[in-house]
Amino acid sequence: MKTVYNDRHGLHAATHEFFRGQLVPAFEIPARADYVLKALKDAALGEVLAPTDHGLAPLERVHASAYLRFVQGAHAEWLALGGQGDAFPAVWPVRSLRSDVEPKSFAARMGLYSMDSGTPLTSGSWQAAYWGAQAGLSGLDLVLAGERAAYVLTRPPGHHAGADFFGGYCFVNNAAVAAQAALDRGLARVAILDVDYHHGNGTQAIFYERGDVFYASIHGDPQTEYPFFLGHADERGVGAGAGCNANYPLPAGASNDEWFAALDAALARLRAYAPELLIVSLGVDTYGGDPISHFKLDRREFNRMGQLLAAQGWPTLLLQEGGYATEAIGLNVVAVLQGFDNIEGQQG
Ligand code: OKP
Ligand code: ZN
Repeated sequence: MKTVYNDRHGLHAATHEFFRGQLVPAFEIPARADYVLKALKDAALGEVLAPTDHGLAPLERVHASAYLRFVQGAHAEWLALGGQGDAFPAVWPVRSLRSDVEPKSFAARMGLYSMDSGTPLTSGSWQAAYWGAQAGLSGLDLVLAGERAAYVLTRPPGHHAGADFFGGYCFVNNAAVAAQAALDRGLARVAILDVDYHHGNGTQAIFYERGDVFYASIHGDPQTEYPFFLGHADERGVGAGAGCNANYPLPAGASNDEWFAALDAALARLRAYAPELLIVSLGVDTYGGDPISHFKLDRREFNRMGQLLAAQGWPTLLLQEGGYATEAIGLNVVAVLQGFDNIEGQQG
């Protein structure tokens, strides 16, 4: 299948991140995408295309304009105030505090527009995230033009970003932007299947009250796993979206049998919904060797995942999300894509 590759991803390059409140070397690094690109080429998986620019409008269909404007200018503001290197939020409007008034203070706006301190805002974050969304939209173009499937290679990921906040390494919700664009181009029902180890709280929240996008996710139980505050099984959507949200939280350490049972259940829900397009939030941090996650998938399982996704028969857009075992994620992604294209691939 064809790949759209966000060749500006390297503009987002953090050296450190806060992890459980401690400053550690960043996990979400440019080498992640470099390894995937190399693996795609080694496997001769198909053409690799550059994104075309669809402008800001499709991003504004999902994100608040004030939020996008903030992210766009935030690092320059930080430098102008004497900040050095990457910027991190440190204060948030939690319960009883007001989030309806945008403060003048930069530190306060960093908190207003974010959910955690684990997401370094770097000089190139906006550019990388903007072009990631453009890559997603370009992948959507391919699928709407009749390609059976397309893969979007980008970073940073997107599924934790909400309508007006960044977090979990994410600034722009690429899957949500692509889903909304598909609706705007005439589709009536889009499914998003999120197989990243972490629950896509941003994607769920964006479509929670809507029936035109079904969100299903298999992920580490938020009782112990990031993003902690969303992703429980009893979140089923409300209003027009009632019944259009399905979460499959699994305990950290869950077996591959448990994972595929959840995938079976999620796919059955999606078949009942009968989407015209499937968007896969393809995180491969479900890999057994992932440094920040606790599932046990390996090449064989990634290949099978791809086969099962293809077997549904829907036009499919696969968007890269997480995966932090840097040297392995290329082979893990290729295993999914080869499974989708019905190539057995190398195992092990
Ligand atoms: C992004 B994706 C909190 C740090 C927690 C966040 C992990 C984000 C994973 N201070 N780290 O879903 O792969
Ligand atoms: Zn993840």
